[in-house]
This record gives sequence, C-alpha cells and structure tokens, in this order.
Amino acid sequence: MEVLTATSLSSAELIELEDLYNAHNYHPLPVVLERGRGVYLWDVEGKRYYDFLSAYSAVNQGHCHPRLITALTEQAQKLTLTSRAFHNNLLGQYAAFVTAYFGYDRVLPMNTGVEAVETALKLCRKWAYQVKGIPEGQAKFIFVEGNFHGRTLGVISGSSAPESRGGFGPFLPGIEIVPYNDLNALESALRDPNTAGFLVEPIQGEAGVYVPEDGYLAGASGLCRKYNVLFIADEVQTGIARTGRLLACDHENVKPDILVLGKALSGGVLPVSAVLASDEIMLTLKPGEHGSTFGGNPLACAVATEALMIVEDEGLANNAEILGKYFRNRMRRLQEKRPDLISVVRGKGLLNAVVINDSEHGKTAWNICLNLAEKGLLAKPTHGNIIRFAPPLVINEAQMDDCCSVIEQVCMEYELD
Ligand code: IF1
Repeated sequence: MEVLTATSLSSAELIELEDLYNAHNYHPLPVVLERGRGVYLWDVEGKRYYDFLSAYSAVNQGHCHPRLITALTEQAQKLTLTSRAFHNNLLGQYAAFVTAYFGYDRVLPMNTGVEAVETALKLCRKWAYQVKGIPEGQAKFIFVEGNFHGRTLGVISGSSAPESRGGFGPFLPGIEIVPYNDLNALESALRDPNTAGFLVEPIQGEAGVYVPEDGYLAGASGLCRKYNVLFIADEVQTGIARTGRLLACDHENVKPDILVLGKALSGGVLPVSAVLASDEIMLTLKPGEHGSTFGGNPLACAVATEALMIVEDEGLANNAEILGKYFRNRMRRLQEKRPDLISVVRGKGLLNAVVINDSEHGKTAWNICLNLAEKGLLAKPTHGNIIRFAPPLVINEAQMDDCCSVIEQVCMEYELD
C-alpha cells in the first residue's frame, strides 16, 4: 500500500480523497488547510485566512503557539505515555498546578471533552448514592434544551436535537430536559429528591451562542445548593478565557460543584480534558472504577500546563473581553445598515454569533461563509442561519479591525434573493 506523504495534491484532489475514503459525518467548507500560526491558516495553495472558528474554541492560544510546540516536542523526546498502571513524573505536578489554577481540591484528567462530561456524570452518580443518599439506580440528571455536550450515547441521551439523537436509540434513562434560561422550570425539576446533578453550558455554543440572561447562572447555582444537587458546568467551549473571563461562570462569580474543561486546555495541540471537583465528590471514585489509557499522560500534562500559563501571561481573557466588545459594536453597526440580512448579534468575549435572516434554511449563511472564505476569513454556520465568529484570543486590534472590514464588505455586497 503506497503510504501517502506530504504531496502537492490540490485542494480539490485532497477533498476527493477524503470523500472516497472518509466517513461522511461532516460537511466542511471547501477549504483544505495545511499550516497555521496565531490567528492565521494557510490552505494547500498557499492562500492565507483569518481563523474565526478556532477549531470550535480549542485554539484560543493561537495556532502552533511556539511555547506549546516547544513544550510538546521537548516532552515528546522524553516520555509520552506510561498508562496509569505506573506513576509518571508530571501528573502530580500538573494536578497540583491545575487544581490551584481553578481553585478545586482534585482533578480527574481525561482526553476529549465528551469523555470529561461523561466522567462528570459518573462522578455525580457516585456522589448521589454515597453522599446524598439517593436510592441506588434512581439518580436523575437535569439537562437543558438546546444543549451540546458531545457525541457519545450517554450525553446524546440528554440531547433535544433530532440530528444528534435520530437513529441512535435506545438511550440512557434518568435524564429530564428543562428549558434553558428558565429558573422556574429548573426549580420544579429540582424538587424531585432523586435529582443528582444539573448539567449546563454557561453559554450554549452549538445552539448558536445563546447567552442566558444575567443572573441565570447564579440563580441556577443557588437553586442547586438549595436542593442539594450538583451544579455541573460544561466549560469545554466557554472556558479558558473564551468569553472574557477565565471561565464563563466567573462572570457571575459562580463556582460549579463539578467543572468540565477541554479543547483549549491544550491549545488545540492534542486532546486534553479535565474534571475538577472537591474531595467529597472526587473521592467517591475508588481505584479501578474509572480511567482512560491516555488520561493524565505526561505529554498532555506538559502541554496543558504551558497552555494555561500562556492564558495568564498573555492576558487572553482581558483581550477577549475588549476585542469582543469591539467586534459586537462593529457588527451591530453593520446590522443597522443591513437589517434585512442580519437579525441578531450576540455573544460574550470572543464567542459571538451573527444570526442571518435566512429564507431557505441556512443557504444565505452558507453563501456568506463561502464569500468570507473567498476574502480570506474562515467562519462556519451552526444550526443553518447562525454564523459563529470565534477567533483565537491572541488576535490583536489591527487584525480584528481588518476582519470586521471583511465581514462588513461581504455583508454589504450580499444580495438577498
Ligand atoms: C463536533 C459542535 C461545538 C462542546 C461542549 C462538550 C463537547 C463539545 C460545550 C465535546 C464539543 C465540538 C464537537 C465538534 C464540533 C464542536 C461543536 F458543533 F459539535 F457542537 F463546539 F459547538 N461540550 N464541541 O462544544 O467535546 O468530545 O468534541 O472534545 O462534534 O463536530 P469533544
């Protein structure tokens, strides 16, 4: 079998190869990327783009951040994986660092975001039976409408999206779905004494960057405390400075009982996720009851430590806060000029979305993204007509100004049918 190496195949030829030999579980924009640095990506023809998706907020520190690549390559020369059958010299140091960084007693290291969410749910069940005293097998979770927590059978069991659940049944029992941003609905569900945990994204990313009203997170956290239910924050996409604070929960000074992190925890260099919680919760798990081959591997520890230090050293949360406001102001001025095209501009920090008035479900938004790509800016619609704009948090004012001008030009030129 001829081994494919870096070749001079064109974008079209590479897309054709993917189409022939890859599962068809995505519908990407017709762009084939080969290199990234900071806010920039280059395709195989050498065309440069601004990245306004950041791999769904995994590349907050910018593509191929030199400090991350150094941490990765130096550690890769020493030791990449031992499994947890033995100790390694970095896990203890990383655990001490990351628990202090976020203010928790303990961390359980995993790899992908959904593994961390599943881990949080398993922890919550253990706590429900051992600490809260819910009868074995009766523990209930509360999820919210419009949630996205990953693609495993466990979390799609709590999804309200037909495209996430269709054809994958039967599902996990014991999950009640309540409306997002509705404290009354949450409280009535919390009254069930068998409720163990409430899982929520502080801002709903995939649903279209839904920012709940001020006070929702604090209210939900207070209700969970009142009913002795664990508040589980899925900050896989909103965490690590994306929304203008280290965590989206920080905007309301809410401290989740269980914090779920992923994506930018490694700056997009390799899959690293984490669950953080108190001793009371975390120590309900005994040796052999949960784990992962790669969880807590020394390569991940080295990279994640550096990724978090970069967030602090480069003031990425503050940059996201300032340039996010700048972006929304420019987009709201654009909306005033094209109210026929743009219906809503919303977001927090550098997690933003522009909702397009779409006649055919998603055609206009898709065409706008194709035109943006033509002009060197990559963004992709979610749920048809919502364009998510989420650049790496290292973007500077000049680059943001340049990108806003591109978006304004494309939208002002766009002619609705
Ligand atoms: C895809 C969406 C975003 C997440 C939150 C957990 C996970 C994700 C809040 C699971 C992952 C990714 C998955 C990826 C595209 C992207 C995505 F469009 F799918 F929904 F960001 F909005 N919690 N989101 O956003 O993390 O297991 O993927 O590491 O599946 O297409 P993961």
